[in-house]
Amino acid sequence: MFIKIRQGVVLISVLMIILILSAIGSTLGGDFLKSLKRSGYLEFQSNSIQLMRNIENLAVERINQFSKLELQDLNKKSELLTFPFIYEVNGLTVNANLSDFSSCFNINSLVLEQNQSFIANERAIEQFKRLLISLEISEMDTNSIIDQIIDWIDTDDQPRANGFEDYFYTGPINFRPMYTNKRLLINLSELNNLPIFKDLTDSMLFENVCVHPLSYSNEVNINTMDADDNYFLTSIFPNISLTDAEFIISKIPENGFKTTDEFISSFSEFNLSDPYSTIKTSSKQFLLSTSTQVDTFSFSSRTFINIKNGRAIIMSRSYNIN
Ligand SMILES: [Ca+2]
Repeated sequence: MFIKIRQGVVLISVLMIILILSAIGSTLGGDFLKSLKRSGYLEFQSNSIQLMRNIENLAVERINQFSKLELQDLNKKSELLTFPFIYEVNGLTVNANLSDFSSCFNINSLVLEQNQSFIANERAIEQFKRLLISLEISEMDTNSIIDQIIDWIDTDDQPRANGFEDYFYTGPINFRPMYTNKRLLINLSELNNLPIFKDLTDSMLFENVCVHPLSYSNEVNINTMDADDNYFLTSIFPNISLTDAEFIISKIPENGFKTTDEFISSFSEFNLSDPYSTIKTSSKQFLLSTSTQVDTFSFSSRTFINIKNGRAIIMSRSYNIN
């Protein structure tokens, strides 16, 4: 009799525990799993950022060492660009790549600084038009792209013929009213603020342009150009065609040219006079890209490094955007 009562108590207790656990389970449910996943992601992201920052320091150190030794000649075979950056710590693998970031049209070069404000750089505008025409962008869109960018950067309130100033961006047409930048760009994604780019999201334009953060430099390292840079090279020289540019790039030696004169004289059959960009055989702009993936979690970063006064300096970094 006593044993039967105890069995009954145990059964009721077990049922009670199951009921309580079910109640807790239904209360926590999906939210609990979500928060568990979220805390897992935060830890993953925090570790990824820590590793990325270590790689960044290493990249800066390597650029400084390289600059001291071979500032005048950076090519595709240079150890600085071919050095494998792959790190694995506690099962977390980070792939990193350091590349020359001079082989693209720097959007900031569309302006020049004058008396603490920005004015249009007519030579750069000519070059940009050449690039946009070769990419088969219409003349109307070309004019809007140029004028909207310059108005976004310049410090005055006078709209260019196809541009916009604050009273457009703060007006009722804009869903999120805002003021123009009135400074050089830091990231290419800032162009998404301009109405003309809403219709150009799939354009090849974005593969040929870049932003050197807060810098309007227009220097290009000829040695690191590859097949993706045909359009950009065409835009640099006013007297060559896209086919000429493809030929020139295919003939750039892996070990590069030692000087700009050596490059020019190697292609004497082409008219390479009057270039829009300054042709160099070295570079002062670098991009460090990192990526990490664990299960469904992924993380990426881009760090822009510039050489100023002989020292590598981190100018900007962005996470999880291109
Ligand atoms: Ca303006």
